[in-house]
Formats: sequence, C-alpha cells, structure tokens
Amino acid sequence: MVDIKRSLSILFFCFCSTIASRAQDSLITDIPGRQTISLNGSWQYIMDPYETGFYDYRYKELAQNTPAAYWSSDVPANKSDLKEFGYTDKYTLQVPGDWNHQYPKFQYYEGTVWYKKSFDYHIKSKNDKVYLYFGAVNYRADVYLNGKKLGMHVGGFTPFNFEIPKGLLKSKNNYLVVRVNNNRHKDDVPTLNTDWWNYGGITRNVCLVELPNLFIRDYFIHLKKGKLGTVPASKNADIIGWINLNRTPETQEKIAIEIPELNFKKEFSTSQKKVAVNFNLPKIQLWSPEHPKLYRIIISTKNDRIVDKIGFRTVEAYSKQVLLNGKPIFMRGISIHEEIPQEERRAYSEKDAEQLLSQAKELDCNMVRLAHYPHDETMTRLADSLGILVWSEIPVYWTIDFADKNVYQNAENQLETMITRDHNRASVIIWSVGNETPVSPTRTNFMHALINKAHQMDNTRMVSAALEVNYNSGKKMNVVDDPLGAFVDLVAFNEYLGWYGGSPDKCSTTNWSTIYNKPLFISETGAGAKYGFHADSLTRFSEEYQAWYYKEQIAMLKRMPENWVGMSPWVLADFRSPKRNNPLYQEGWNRKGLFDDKGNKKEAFYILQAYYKSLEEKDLNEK
Ligand code: GCB
Repeated sequence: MVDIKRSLSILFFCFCSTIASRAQDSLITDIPGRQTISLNGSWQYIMDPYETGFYDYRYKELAQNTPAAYWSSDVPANKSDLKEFGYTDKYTLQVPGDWNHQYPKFQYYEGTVWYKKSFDYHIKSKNDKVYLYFGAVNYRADVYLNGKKLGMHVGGFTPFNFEIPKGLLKSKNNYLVVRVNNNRHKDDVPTLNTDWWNYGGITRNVCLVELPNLFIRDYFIHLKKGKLGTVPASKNADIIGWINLNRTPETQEKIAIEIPELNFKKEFSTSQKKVAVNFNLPKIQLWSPEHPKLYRIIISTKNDRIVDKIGFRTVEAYSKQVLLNGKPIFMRGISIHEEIPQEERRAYSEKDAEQLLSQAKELDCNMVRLAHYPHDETMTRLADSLGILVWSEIPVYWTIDFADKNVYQNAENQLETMITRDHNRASVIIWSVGNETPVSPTRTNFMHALINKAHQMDNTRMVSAALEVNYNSGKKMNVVDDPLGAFVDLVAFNEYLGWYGGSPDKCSTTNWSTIYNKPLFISETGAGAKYGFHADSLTRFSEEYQAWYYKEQIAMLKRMPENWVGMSPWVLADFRSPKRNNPLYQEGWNRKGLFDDKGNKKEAFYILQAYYKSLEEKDLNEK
C-alpha cells in the first residue's frame, strides 16, 4: 500500500513537471565552445528596495510600455517631462560579480537592483538567430531589451537564455535592462534558511550567442557502459549518445563528429530534431584522476560548428563499491562553497576555479563536493582537465516546502539545467538532489521524484543526496537508514560527531553502518577553528580543537564498514554566513574551513593532508 502511494505521488510530480510552462528557452550548451559576444564589464544600476521600477503606487505590476518602468527609456522626452529614475556612470556594478562585495551599502542588501547595459550590434545575416545568455543571476531575473520583456528566470545558480525576437536588436545603443531580485522566500529553492551568504546580482558571464537558423543545441557523448562491474574496452571503444538540434530540419541534415587526434570523422544524417549517435574508436585513453585525458571534439552541421573537450570513462555503483573504469576508487574529497573568502565574494572565473581546485589538490584530494548548488561551468571544466572527480548538487537544502508542487517544479528545473549544462563533463560522477532534508513521506516522495528525473536524463552517473543520521541517540552503532537510501546509488551522510553534540573523544566508541547494500560516503564532517587562535584542545574554536576533531575522526574511520568509499569533509575554506555570530571567533564566518579567509592553513589541514597522502600511497601500492 505504501509503495502504491509513493508511486502515485511520483507520477503526480512527474505530471506537474511536464505541464508547467518555462519562462526561459531550452538551454544552449557548450557556450565556451561557441562564437559569443561578451556583455561583461561595467553595467549601470539603480538600487530599488521599494520596487518602484516594477510596481505602481497601488503595488500593481507596471504595464510593458509605462514610461515610469525602469526598463523603459530613462531620457525625458522634453524638459518638462518628469523622470524619477535614470541610469548613470555614477552608479556602476561589475558583471559578472555579486553586488555585496562591490560597495559597503550592498553588503547585507536583499532586494531589487536594476542593471542596465548599452551596446552596439553588427547584424550579419537576417536568417541568423541571436540569443542572450546568462551564466547565472541570483535569484530572480526579469530581462528587457529595448523596452520589450524577453522573459524571466528563477534559480540563482543555473544558466538560462532567451532568443531575441527578429528586428528587436539595433545596430546602435541597444538598451538591455535586468531586474535582479534576491529576496528570500519560503517557497524558493533554496528557501529562507541556509548557512551561506545570499550574494545577489548578475554573478556569472553574460553574452550574446550568434547562431544559424538551424543549430546544434545540445549533445551528450559518452563511453558506453559494459556489463556491470567490467572494465570498459579502450580498444574498439563503443561511444554512444545523441545530438539535439534546435528544431526539426526541413531536409535531411548531415551532422559530423570529428576527433582530430584520433583521425576520426563520422557523419550522421537526420530528418529529426534529435539524432542518436554511436561509433567506435579504435584505441582511446580512458579519463581518470591519474590520467585526465581529454579529446578535442568537433561537432558540425552545414552552418554550425562547436568545439569541446571530452573525456571518456565509466562510473558506477557496483555492489558495495564505486567503480571508475571498472576499478574500485576511494574518494579523497573536500566540500567547497563557491566563494573567494579573501574578497568576500562569489567565485566565477577561471582564476577563481584555479584557486579553489589547487587548494583541494594541495590537500591531496581526488574529489570535490561542489556544495550546495551548481557552481560556475569553469569549475567542472577545470576539474575535467585536472582530473578531479565532482559531486554536483542542487540547492534543495534543509527545510524547503516539500508539499508545494511549484517548489518541486522549480527544483526539477534546476536539476534538469545542471545536468544539461554538464553532462559531457567526465569529472562529474555524482548528481546530488539535496542536502540534509528532514525525513517524512512527503519529502521522500519529492526527493524520489528528483532521483528518478536524474536517472531518466542520465544513466551514466550516480545519483545521491547528503542524508542526516541521528548520531546523538547514545547508541554505539549509528545506522544510516533514511528511507531515501533505497533510491540513491550512493548512500551519503553528514556527521559532526564531536562538534555538534559532545566532544571528539566520542568518536572512539562510535561505529557506522547502513541498512543498504550500497557504497557509503561521508558527505560532510568538520569542526570550527579561528586561524591563529591557540589553546588546549578542549577549547572550542581553537586550532587545537579542530585538529583533535580530525584526529579522532580519522581514528574512527579505520572502523568504517567495507562499503565505505570516501568522504568530503566540511569544508575547504572559511565562508561567509549570517548565521555565525560568535563575536570572538566567527563574526559572520563559518569557521570550519581548513584554510582561513586569508588562505592560511590551519593545523587540521595538515592532519587531513597526511591522512589522504597515506591513503593514496596505500592505493598505489595495491595497484
Ligand atoms: C551542515 C550543512 C552545511 C553547514 C554545516 C555546518 O550539515 O550541510 O551547509 O554549513 O553543516 O557548518 O554546520
């Protein structure tokens, strides 16, 4: 009976997701591999806490062509015309970039900011299409070009694009306005309550993408899985997948795939929008952390051409292990927030990704958990070339409103976009549908539906979620038995034994297990310390306490069950959080970083590093 109920509710969620309308167009992928025109740089802004540019004085949404709306021209028609707003170079924000770090008045700001950019555009061919692409805007974006609304998007960490209607772009002085609002709401994803900074703004790249009338929208190309648990062939390797055009072609269209390094080229002919592809590569080098081999791949039609770099590997949860290319791996991970603490801002650039991932490398990691939302594409691309395995997550965090169908729809859209953007990244091996969600049948149905969606979109990776365990029950054995464990491929849990509840010596008498016959992963464990604060190890926030915590945890890990496959402790670096208000040690920072906010290494860094190095050595000796 319970199962029938569960299936019905999953069906229900699935039904909602197909009928709901999308405000943005389907996503165009591989933006870095296409011709684009950047709109990054200095944008003028208006800070609008009362939403005067959006609502009239009766708080009704302003009509499209109202001169008072902030998306309409700010130039008075004549000297008597009343204009109570205007964009000026006196007020500018850098894009990409959150607004919080750019001026002190924005540090705690949650509300609306209007961004404006003027640009010229050279129209090449009347047949071509032009899209406006945003890497991410936190949280809601309403986009207007030359006074016309292109659409809106919700979700602070996923890309979106709009096709610009024909005739709207001008050669001179295009007037692009984005209303950005980062107010938190109960029915958002994430919801009101998180443990990170709510950075607002146009936080990632903005560009125009010029495309022919018929173009390659997306593709998914990967190594075919062999029989469960087998090593994939690197000779005569089977590559499969699909290519998606933006529309059905009028006549047969030829699509070519080339891999120059392998002297490989194959053409596929299609009269459909989506074409399945399969081919055989005579001899390939498989992608792995030790050997992150990427192949330059060119996909082209008569008028379109995109270039990408793809690694070929398989990954699967097999019995009690995780197999990469058919061989068991142990994940020496670390959790990372998308933040550059030194500048108290969101990370977005290649240089930022280099900083974060090289710190993880220094710790001797072969894996990162990108918490708690999809990070910028530069992260997963750099992880591909550095050989770092990735856990990628949507911000279904803590107590979102699991009973609300619109919330589900929003979460599913974010999941779909995350998978679509990154499904060609070899580094990404886990899609996570959420973090520490409280057990209830409603939550389990919600999360199960997301897991089904992820599996349905991508059966080449594992799906997981960070679960909670009730480890303060006083029992010696902590059992991971969250009902969601039945549906994930990798059972992951967060534990803070010795930080939340008791002191680290509790670890010496504690053991872990799960009721699921699946690989088990510790997605978080950690303790806070203020860099440079030294005291005895019983003193909270001292480096000694954090070091002791890690020592006790590591000793406990020796007793983990045989299905334990890795961990991603919390967290790489101290990060901003309004929830952390200890005036001596926190002052708005979560201090569980192994690096502090200036990039200094705390004592615990060296303890975890030594442990990871010993695991790596053991691994190498066994190979
Ligand atoms: C957790 C959360 C993470 C928090 C962390 C903490 O379990 O998943 O987002 O920041 O604990 O520091 O308490």
